[in-house]
Amino acid sequence: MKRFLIATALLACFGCFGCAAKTVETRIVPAPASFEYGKGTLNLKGININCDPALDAPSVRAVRQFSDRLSLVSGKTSSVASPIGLARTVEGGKIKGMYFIKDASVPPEGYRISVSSRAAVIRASSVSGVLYSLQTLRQMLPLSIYGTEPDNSSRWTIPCCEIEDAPRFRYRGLMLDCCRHFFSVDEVRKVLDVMAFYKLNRLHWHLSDDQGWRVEIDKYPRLTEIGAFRNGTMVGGDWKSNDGIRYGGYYTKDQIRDVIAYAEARGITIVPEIDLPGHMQAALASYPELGCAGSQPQPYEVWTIWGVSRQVLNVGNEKTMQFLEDVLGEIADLFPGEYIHIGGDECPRDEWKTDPDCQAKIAELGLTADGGVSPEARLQNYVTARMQKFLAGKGKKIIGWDEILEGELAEGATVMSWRGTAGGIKAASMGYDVIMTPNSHCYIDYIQSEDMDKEPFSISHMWSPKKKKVKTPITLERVYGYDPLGEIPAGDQGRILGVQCNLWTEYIATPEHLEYMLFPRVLALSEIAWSDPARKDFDAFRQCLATRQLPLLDLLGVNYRKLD
Ligand code: TNX
Repeated sequence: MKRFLIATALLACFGCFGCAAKTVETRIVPAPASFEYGKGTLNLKGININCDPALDAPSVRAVRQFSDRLSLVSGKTSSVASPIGLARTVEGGKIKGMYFIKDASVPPEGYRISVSSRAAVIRASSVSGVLYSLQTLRQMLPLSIYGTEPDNSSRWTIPCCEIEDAPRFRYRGLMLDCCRHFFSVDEVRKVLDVMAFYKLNRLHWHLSDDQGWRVEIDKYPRLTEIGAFRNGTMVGGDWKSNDGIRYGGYYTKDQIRDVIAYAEARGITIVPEIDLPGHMQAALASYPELGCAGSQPQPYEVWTIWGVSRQVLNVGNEKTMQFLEDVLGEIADLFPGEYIHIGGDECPRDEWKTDPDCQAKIAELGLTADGGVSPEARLQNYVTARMQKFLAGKGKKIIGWDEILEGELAEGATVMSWRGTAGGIKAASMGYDVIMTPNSHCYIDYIQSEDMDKEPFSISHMWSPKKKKVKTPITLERVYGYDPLGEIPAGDQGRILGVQCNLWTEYIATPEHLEYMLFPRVLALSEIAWSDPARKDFDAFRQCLATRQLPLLDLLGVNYRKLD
């Protein structure tokens, strides 16, 4: 490790690594748990690549893709085989080659790489470990390994080294809001590509909200016929305006299956979110009978402005509950992951106070005001618990925003702490699993420098329209400086599954702007989610962004905010 740090310091001074400047990068993002240099290098050009017969098919496929790309860009073919006597050749280290070996002693998602001047031996216990080892190997090769053009001017060597690596957290997520603005399957794929390079493993896909329903549901076709489109959008920060342009879109089930498979091949699981029982105005516009009788104004419309809508589901009506179970049932069948996110945030319960169905349900369930929790809040608890139970029957667990902690929450729910860290600290102390996504550090829809004039219009501009400077912008350094366990008592830390950045898109309408908000802050997220905090070093990280990672984003055609 010491050598790694010295080399990193050298890199910081010279911007590159000795004479192998064009071929070797010394800093991996996210920083591995341990990295020790040996002497010399291994040339991968035309090298034989050997897969342990015990490796599963997806692992071999990933190795083969790496080999194909290496052959293409280096101009000399590498072949992939499962040789006889693998153990002997590897132990002896006599036969030149790369060896991918299944090794149950390596932790889940972890990998080990041992490189001598003759052989690279890679060990992992799972396909994710194999995928992550390949990402690390790519980062040690010339940038052109990510391209499709032959590059004869680079040397295709990697440094001799010993790497031992495994993630700090098992949930390393990014949330994309595709409701306020809609982003194409191609754009989602592009984001998945970059996530994979940096070992992130969960895409939380926000698929329903007041301003648009984005996922095809067979049993309720109007959700996408009507709910996926709105009659215009407010302009900038003017609540009274409407640009008059019909806006919308949705993903078919086939498109979603395609995205799921694309993500899975990159080690990423999709966590779909159906936000309930608030944030449902698009569904109400599609099926008004699911709303509260006294709701004004009628009829419902897919919302054209941002904010928290007062119009919520009538959960006192059994038909609404049936609707929710039908929708979640189709979502559970579509998405193979273990988690379904059921939202739960920002649900104003004013309508429930006067709605006869909701009040009858409250009476039937015997819900009373108790300990500062209103009967209406308890009614939301009932909805959450019912959906949790329904989904458990389909083998799924729920995640909800931290509002679900109000009142009573059944065992086994996972809480996403977004209103700062308090909800996460409390939930962990109560024995719930937690994902930290505090808006104090992880909200990447917020402005990323203090200078309001220089940044594109954002939600931060809405809050202080008269000011020139923002007090605590979510800068790259601020994301990087966040420690998800920082405020969690030692005894509760095991409850923290991980960390996530959220990109809400009220004020983000184009792919270029989306990418500008994502990058490079998502690279900082990668390091706080994966690396041991003792390995963190903002200056070295920033330097590596400048010399290697941002040029990679350039090569991929990904937009990002330039470093200050
Ligand atoms: C709060 S975070 C919301 C979103 C908004 C976001 C804007 C959360 C669970 N709800 O509906 O888009 O703030 O930053």
